[in-house]
Formats: sequence, structure tokens, C-alpha cells
Amino acid sequence: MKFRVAAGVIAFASLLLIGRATAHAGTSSDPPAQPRHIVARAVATDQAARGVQVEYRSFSSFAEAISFVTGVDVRIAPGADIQSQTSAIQDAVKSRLLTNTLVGIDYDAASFNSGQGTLTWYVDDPNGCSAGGVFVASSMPAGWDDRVSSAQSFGGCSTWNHYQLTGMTGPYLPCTCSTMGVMDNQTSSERWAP
Ligand SMILES: [Ca+2]
Repeated sequence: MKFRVAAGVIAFASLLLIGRATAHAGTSSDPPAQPRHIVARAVATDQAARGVQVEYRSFSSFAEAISFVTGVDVRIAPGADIQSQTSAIQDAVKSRLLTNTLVGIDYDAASFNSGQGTLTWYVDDPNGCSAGGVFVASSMPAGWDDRVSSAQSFGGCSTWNHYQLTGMTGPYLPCTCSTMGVMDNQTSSERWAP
């Protein structure tokens, strides 16, 4: 299944965006939320200038999220280390021609631990950053503002900036990194570049 032809994705994403305003209404006495695994599409800088928004949807497991982006049934055990995750993803990407490119995974937990939730980013470009592409997410999907604690880039995007404020502004940390220091739980927008 290719993401681009999945019917209703845009409508679904719109519903999620509408729901965003209430996403932070919980209190500390609420039961812990189920870990959610989000797949989001970052946009090329020229698309962003035209007002194209990040689209996203959620999955119940990290493996399902990665399988959705790669179009291959990827097996990733819960708690798999970053080497296992990376090799599973690279094997999946090698096995077919992609119209999309996975460009990075944000983790709620430090040390690339998928157990608290993941945010997998892709772009609508077969080359990712490898042919000079630059991509942005001017805000985060619902539930992911001020949440990223580690990140691993893919797709030739050796520069992945995590910004404290929306619109790629404020202090930022270039991060493929297992911990984020003062930027822990601070990311509100992101930018990918070669
Ligand atoms: Ca976090």
C-alpha cells in the first residue's frame, strides 16, 4: 500500500488538526495515555511557503508505523535497540522503489526507546535530502509539542534541527542524538537538510 493513494488520509488529518485544541486538556491524575506511534509528512520549503500543512495519522505500534511508511511488513520488536531498528528500516527501504522517503524518527523517550511513543517523519520525495531537498514541519502533530527526547535521522538528512518554537524559530539543537539536554521535551518545529 502506498501512502499517497490511501483514501481519506487528508480528511483524517484534518480531523486530527481540528482536535488539536483539546489535546492538552488532561491532568496529572488522568491514567497514562497509551503510547501512540504517529506517522507525519514533513513538507518541502516551497510547499510550506504556500501554506501546505503537516499531515499525520496514528498507529498502535512502532512496527505498524514503520510498515506504513515503507510499504513493507517491517518487524521491530518493542524495545529493539537503535541498531536493530535501523537495519530493519534499511532492509525495508532497499526492498522496493519508494515514492516517499523516511527522513527521521522522534522518540518520546531518550536513547531511541520506542516504548513511550514515536513520531516517524517522511517526505513526498524519492530522494529525501540526498538530492538537496530541504523539508520542514512548522509545528508538531497533536500530542507531540514539547515531547521529543531523542531522534534518529534517515534519508540523507544529516542536518535535523529541532527548534524550541514553532515556525523554525528560537533556540535549536541539530539532533540525531540519544539525549537532548536543555532541549529535552522542548521541540515545537523541525527542519531537515542534507
Ligand atoms: Ca519526552
